[in-house]
Amino acid sequence: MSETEPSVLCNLITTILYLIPLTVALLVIPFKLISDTRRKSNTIGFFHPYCNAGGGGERVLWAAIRTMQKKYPNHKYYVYSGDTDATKEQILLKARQRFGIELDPTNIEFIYLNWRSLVEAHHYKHFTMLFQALAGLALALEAWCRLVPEIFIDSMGYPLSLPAFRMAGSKVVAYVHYPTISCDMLDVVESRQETFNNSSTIAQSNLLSWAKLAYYRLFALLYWLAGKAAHVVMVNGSWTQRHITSIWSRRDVSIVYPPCDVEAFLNIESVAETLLEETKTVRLLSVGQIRPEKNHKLQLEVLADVKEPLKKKGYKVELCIAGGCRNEEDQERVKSLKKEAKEMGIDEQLVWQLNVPYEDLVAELSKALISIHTMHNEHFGISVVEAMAASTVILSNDSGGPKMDIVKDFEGHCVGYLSITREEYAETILKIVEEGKRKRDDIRKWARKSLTRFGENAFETHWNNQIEKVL
Ligand SMILES: *[C@@H]1O[C@H](CO)[C@@H](O)[C@H](O)[C@H]1NC(C)=O
Ligand SMILES: *[C@@H]1O[C@H](CO)[C@@H](O)[C@H](O)[C@H]1NC(C)=O
Ligand SMILES: *[C@@H]1O[C@H](CO)[C@@H](O)[C@H](O)[C@H]1NC(C)=O
Ligand SMILES: CC(=O)N[C@H]1CO[C@H](CO)[C@@H](O)[C@@H]1O
Repeated sequence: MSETEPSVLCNLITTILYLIPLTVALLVIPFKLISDTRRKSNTIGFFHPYCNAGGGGERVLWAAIRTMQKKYPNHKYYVYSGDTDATKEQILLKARQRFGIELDPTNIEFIYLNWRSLVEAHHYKHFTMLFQALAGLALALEAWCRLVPEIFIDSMGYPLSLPAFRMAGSKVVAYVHYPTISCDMLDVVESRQETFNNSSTIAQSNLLSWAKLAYYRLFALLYWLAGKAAHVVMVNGSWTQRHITSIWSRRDVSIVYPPCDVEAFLNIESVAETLLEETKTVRLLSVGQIRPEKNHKLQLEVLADVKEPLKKKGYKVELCIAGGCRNEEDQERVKSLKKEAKEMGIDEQLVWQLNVPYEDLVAELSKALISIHTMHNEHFGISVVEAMAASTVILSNDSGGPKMDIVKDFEGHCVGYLSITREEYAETILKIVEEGKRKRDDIRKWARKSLTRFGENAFETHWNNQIEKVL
């Protein structure tokens, strides 16, 4: 009798082994057949459930649709949107008012999705990444029920929508702003560092840390599989490219910078050289929210370091800190910075312009000789781009977006400076002041020229080059 027991187990395993392919076949084959009959040719679907949000991601969406409407006017454009409370006219009006992007209303339609609330993070206390990804899949399936397009473009980062539409036979394009999981996150858990996210108990406990790592790994595997499904992958900058290239292990990840609107900044008339010549004032400017990672403290230290050397050369120095204070913590930070400035004896050299209107910011930019930026590993740094457009000489931390994307020699010409330590920042400021107007004008000229890389024309060319691969 005892011999039958292994055979029961064997039967069970065999049954399961048969069941898996059977279930897959039962689900996937009909899915494929139905998709094939429903797929509409000459249609392009943008999966962007929050299309009416008015943020940076939406600028990319509308700019992309506009350039495609120009180049392929006979295609039909669809946007899967969860903004069920906004009509097509309202959404297009907002795109025009917010970004100045005019779309042809005759060949764009909105497909409204009712399940968007599923993807909102606050529903999921635990395993947020995983549940959000699955919710994204559910939302993609709702989209699939409404329309199977010839080309499917995920411009918001719902990774599991990619394999779903790949299986449905669409050509799949991903535009990634931000990787859902990054190698940094894996490293952090692995080395059990205590970072902003990991509570100290998790970092200390081996088991929990191991479990969390296993979960991240599992998710990374899922994410990797999803990434394989895309025909074309675009990212918004070098930082994202580095991560996506390694997590999705693909070599064909292209950078398509979001179109930056720097026109207004390019028109700012700089008076910094006049100020320097007539009043012997070196004006420094720092633009950015008063957040801890912006490292304003370093700016004060640098100011203290350059004050005396500049005085010896006959210059006064002023640092203007312009930026937003979002909440009470920011206010507290300003208070403590002011206190430190007093202790360092530089409070008279400081000018605060907090939460000021746009015109005042423009006035500050026009007066500034040097813009200083001290955040470490910023992903991009739109304020760096704006400062360069406004003819200030940029001095930024040698890391992140400023290093990889923005403050890079352009056609062999210097466009600004990068520094790492407090001493280096101070030295570079003295150097910029010493090297004279001619050299600074040269830097300004090339800096402004280099910004065409982030302009609308560059975006259109690069976007179309990528899309051509599937059209
Ligand atoms: C890319 O998107 C991320 C997330 O929204 C953002 O932090 C980053 O600044 C963007 N990069 C560029 C080049 O705009
Ligand atoms: C911390 O959590 C936020 C939100 O979930 C995420 O964007 C960020 O990348 C996380 N950072 C780290 C270091 O894990
Ligand atoms: C600037 O970047 C370097 C290297 O990327 C980093 O080590 C350093 O701490 C940063 N400096 C500041 C002041 O944030
Ligand atoms: C989101 C989260 O878990 N944050 C925690 C990360 O770790 C720090 C330090 O232990 C805690 O204070 C945070 O609450």
